[in-house]
Amino acid sequence: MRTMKAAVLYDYNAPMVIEEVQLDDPGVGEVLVKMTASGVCRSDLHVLKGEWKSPLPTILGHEAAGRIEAVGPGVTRVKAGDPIVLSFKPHCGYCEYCMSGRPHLCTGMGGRAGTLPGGHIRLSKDGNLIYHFAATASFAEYAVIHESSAVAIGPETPLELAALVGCSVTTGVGAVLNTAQVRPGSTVAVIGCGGVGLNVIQGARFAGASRIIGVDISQEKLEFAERFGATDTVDAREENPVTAIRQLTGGGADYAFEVLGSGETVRTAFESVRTGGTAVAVGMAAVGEYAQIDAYLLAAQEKTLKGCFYGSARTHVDMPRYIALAQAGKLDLDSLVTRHYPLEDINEAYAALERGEVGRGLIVF
Ligand code: COD
Ligand code: ZN
Repeated sequence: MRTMKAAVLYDYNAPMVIEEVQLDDPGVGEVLVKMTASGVCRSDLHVLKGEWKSPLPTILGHEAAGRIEAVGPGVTRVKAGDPIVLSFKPHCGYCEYCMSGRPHLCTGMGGRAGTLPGGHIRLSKDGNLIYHFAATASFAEYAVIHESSAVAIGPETPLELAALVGCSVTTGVGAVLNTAQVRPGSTVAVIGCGGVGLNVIQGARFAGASRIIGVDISQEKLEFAERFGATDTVDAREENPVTAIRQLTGGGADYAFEVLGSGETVRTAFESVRTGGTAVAVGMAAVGEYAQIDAYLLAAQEKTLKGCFYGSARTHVDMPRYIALAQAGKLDLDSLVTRHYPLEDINEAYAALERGEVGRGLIVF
C-alpha cells in the first residue's frame, strides 16, 4: 500500500478535495501506474454535475498516460518502466464482443460502476473505500488499473500528448474511422467543437472528407475548428444549424456527429444529414434524457442514427496507430492542449471547461 495525492469528489456540484489517500498494491492481473498527465474532459464534468451517476466518493479522470511502476501477479505483457496510455474500457478478450472485434463493448469483465474488473476497489482514505471512476481514476499521482487498460506505446512518445489518446483522440478520430467509416469525398458536420469534436474534425480531414462543417456556440471554438480542418463554420447562436448545414451541402451532410451530449443536439445531427445519411451520437447525454427524431423520416429517407462509444476502439491496435499518425504529421495533438495545470488547480480546470474556454486542459504531475 502507498499514500499519494489525489483529487477526491465527495459530492456532486461540490469542489474536488486535494488530499492524501491510500492505494493498495496491484492484485492479480493489475498494474500500478505512475501518472504523467491527465486530460480535462467533459465526461468527468458530467459526473461532477451529477448528470451521470457514479458511486461516491470517487476519483475522476480517464484521459491519461504514465509509466508502469509495478505489476501484480500474472502480468506478463508490460513491465516496470514501460510507458502506457490508460484505457477506460478494460476488456476480457473472450466474450462475444471481444472475439468479434468489438472489445469496446466487452461484457466479460464483471465488477460494477466505480470498481476495477472483478469488483475490486484499491483506493481508500483512512479505511473508507473510494471508487475508481471509469476504471482509471487518473486524477491521482498513481493508479491501479487492469492490465488490459494499460496500452503499451513506443518509448519515444511524449507522454503528455499520449494522454490525449486515452480519450479525446481515440473517441473523436475513432468515431470517424471506425464507427461511421467516413469515405473520401464525403461531407461531414460536427456539432460541438470541444476537445473531442476537434478530433472528429481532424479525423474527417484525415479520412478525406471534402467538406467539414464545424458547429458551435462560441466564435473562438469555431476559429479553432478551422485550424483542425473545418472548411466551414456555423455559429448555432446566430443561425439554425440544420438550415445552414443543408444549404452548405445542397440538401444535408453525408455524416453528422453530435459531440456534446444532449438530446437536442442529437436531433440537430439527425436532421442535418441527407437522405441515406448517417448521424453519429458521440456524446452521452444526462441519464434519462431523450432525443426526439422524426420517425417517419427515419424510414422514408433511410437515415441511420448510430451511437459511438469510445470511438469503437480496439484500444491496443488503434491507440498506437493514432500516435504513429501524429508522429507522421497527419494528426495534430500539439495544438489541442491550450493549458497545463497542477493537480491542485483541478477545480479551476473544470471551471474553465465549463466556461467554454478553448482547447484541452491537461493536469500534469
Ligand atoms: N450547439 C453546438 N455546440 C455546442 C452547443 C450547441 N447547442 N452547446 C455547447 N456546444 C459546444 C461547446 O461550446 C463546446 O465547444 C462543445 O460543445 C463541447 O466541448 P467540450 O470541450 O466541452 O467537451 P468534450 O469535447 O471534452 O466532451 C464531449 C463528449 C461528447 C465526449 C462528452 O461530453 C461525452 O458525452 N462523452 C461520452 C462519450 C464517451 O465515449 N465517453 C467516454 C469518456 S469521454
Ligand atoms: Zn473523455
